[in-house]
Amino acid sequence: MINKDKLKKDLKLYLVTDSKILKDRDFYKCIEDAIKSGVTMVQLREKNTDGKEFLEKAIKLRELTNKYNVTFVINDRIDIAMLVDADGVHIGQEDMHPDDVRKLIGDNKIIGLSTHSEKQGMEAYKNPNVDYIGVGPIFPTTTKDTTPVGLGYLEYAVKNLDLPFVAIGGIKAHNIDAIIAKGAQRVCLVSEIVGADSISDMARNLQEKFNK
Ligand code: TZP
Ligand code: MG
Repeated sequence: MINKDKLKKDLKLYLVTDSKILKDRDFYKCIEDAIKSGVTMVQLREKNTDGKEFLEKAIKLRELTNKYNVTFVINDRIDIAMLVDADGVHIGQEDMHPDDVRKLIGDNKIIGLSTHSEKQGMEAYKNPNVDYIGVGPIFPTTTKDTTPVGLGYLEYAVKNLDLPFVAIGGIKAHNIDAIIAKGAQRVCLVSEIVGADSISDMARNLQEKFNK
């Protein structure tokens, strides 16, 4: 079974990868910098990467996250998550049902699910196979083609969904305080970290927001 207390800590500053935003910078060095500077969990999410390259990235990120003892999950590719012994998978509403994913990956792996509405959030909360959820996109974002849900769903999640969740979508250094003020204790970011001039400075800056 998944240790929910550990998972809650791991989700604090959750980084999702996107090589497109990283551009020509060294992928692994950037992720390593982020981990060293306070990122607590990593998800490999590469929407336009084929299996061979995705697997290569998964193998190397598994090594890197093991080195730093950081929880590592893989987006969409359950087969690759199993192959590299990732800590879990992250799936969306359009993917395989969490109950089927559980049958494949077993009880000791994390299942994360993206949710975009109160209804989806409540459904996930009631499903013991879902270990954590993403709540969002809170703000507009170009990283994912989904209509923003605003702060309303976040407020609902804080009040009603007693499972680990991360706020996600358009979260930046300049608006993270608003998210925390609404009661979010964990955040997931892509472009603000991987697109930062200094990934280390950005990760450190974001992490400090939670220590005030
Ligand atoms: N799921 C909901 S929003 C999103 C995902 C994967 C993308 C968030 O990216 P960014 O760059 O932090 O807005
Ligand atoms: Mg998906």
